[in-house]
Amino acid sequence: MRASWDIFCRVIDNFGDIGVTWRLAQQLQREHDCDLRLWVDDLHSFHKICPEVAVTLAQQEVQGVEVRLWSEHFVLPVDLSCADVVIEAFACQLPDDYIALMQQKHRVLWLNLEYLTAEPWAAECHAMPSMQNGGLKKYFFFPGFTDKTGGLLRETHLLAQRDAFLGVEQTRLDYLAALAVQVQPGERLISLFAYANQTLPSFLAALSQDTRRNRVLLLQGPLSTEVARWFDVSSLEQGCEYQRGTLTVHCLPYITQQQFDQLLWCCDLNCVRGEDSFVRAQWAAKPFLWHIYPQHDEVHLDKLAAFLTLYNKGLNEETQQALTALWKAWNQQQNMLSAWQGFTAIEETLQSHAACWSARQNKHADLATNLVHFYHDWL
Ligand code: TRH
Repeated sequence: MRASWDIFCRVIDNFGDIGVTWRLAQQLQREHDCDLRLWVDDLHSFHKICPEVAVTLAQQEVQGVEVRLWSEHFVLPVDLSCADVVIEAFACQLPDDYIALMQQKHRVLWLNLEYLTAEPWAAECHAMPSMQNGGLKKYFFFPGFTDKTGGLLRETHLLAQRDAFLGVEQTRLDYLAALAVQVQPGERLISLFAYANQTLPSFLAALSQDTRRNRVLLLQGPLSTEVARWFDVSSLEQGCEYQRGTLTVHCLPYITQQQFDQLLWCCDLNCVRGEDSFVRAQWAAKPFLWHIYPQHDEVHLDKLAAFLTLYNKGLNEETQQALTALWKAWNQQQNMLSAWQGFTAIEETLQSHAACWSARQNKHADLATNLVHFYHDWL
C-alpha cells in the first residue's frame, strides 16, 4: 500500500519555501512511490517557477503531484483524510482542523522540516520528538551536510544529468543561445541571484574593471532596479545586454527550476541566495557566492560562518581567507573591489574544490531518501 504524504508550504516572501517543497514533493512521488499532496498558500509565486501551475485552481495535478491551495483559516473539505506522513515545512503552522484529523487518525508521522543550517546544534536536534496535544508527536527534521542530519535535496540522477549536459559544449551553447546569450571566448560567465544589496554597485564596478571580461546573467529579483540605475537606464529589458568596461549584463526572465539548475551548470561563478539555490549551486560544482537570507540580530552571520567552516576544510590559509573575504564583503555590504581581486587569484583552486565538495556531499544519502527511511523505521 503506497504511503500518503501531505507537505504544507507557506510562501514567506521569496521562492525558497515553495522551491524546496516542490522539489521534495516531486522526488518523493517519482523516486519513492509516495502519494503526494502539496499544500501551498500562494499559487502566484509557485506559478513563477513552475508555469504549469494554474493560479485559479484550488486543486490540480502538476507533474503527478496533487497541488492544493490552503490558507491560515482554511476549512478542510469534509471528505479529506489525513495522510500517513505530514510534513510541516519551515514551521508553517498546520490548520487546526487538519491537526484534529491527525489526532483522530492517531498513527501519523508528523515532521517539521527545518531550514538548512551547517551549525552543529542542528545535528544534535535532528529527529528529536516533541510532544503535542492529543497524544501526537512532532519530529524536527534538519537538512544538513553530514550523516548526522537529514541530508540535502538531491534527485537520484541530478549529477549524472549535470555531467551529461556539460559533456557536450554545444548543449551549453544552445541553452545560452535560447536565452539570447552569446558567450565570447575567455569570458567569465556569472549568474546573479541575490537579495537587495548595498554593495552591488561596488561589485559591478569590480566586474567592469577586471582583467578578464565578465558576462553576468541576472535572475529576476530585487537587483534589476539597482543594476539599471548603475547603467543609468530606467529599466533592464529582457533579451538586451548592457555593457560598461569589462562587464556585460543580461536580464533573464523567470525560468523553471530545471532551467535554473542548467543555468548554474553553465556558469563559471554562481551568486546564489537563501537555501534552495544555495544547495543547487553546490551540486553545480562551480565556485559560488552565497547571499544568505538576512535575519534580525545578524544571526544569519553565524549560519554563514558555520557553513564556511565546513566548506573551507581542505583549502590552504590564503584561499580560505580570500573566499571568506569575498563572502563577508557581499553579506556585510563592504566594498567588493579588493575581495573580488582576491577571489580571481584563487579561482582555479576553488574550481577543483567545488567539484570535490559536490562529490563528497554526493556520498551522503539525500533528504528525500532519509525522510522515507525515517518513516519506515518509525512504522
Ligand atoms: O527565493 P529565496 O530567497 O527563498 C528564501 C530562502 O528559501 C530562505 O531560506 C527562506 O527563509 C526565505 O525564502 C523565506 O531563495 P532560494 O531558497 O534560493 O529559493 C529560490 C527558488 O526559486 C529556487 O528553487 C530557484 C527558484 N527560481 C527559479 O526556479 N527560477 C527563477 O527564475 C528564479 C528567480 C528562482
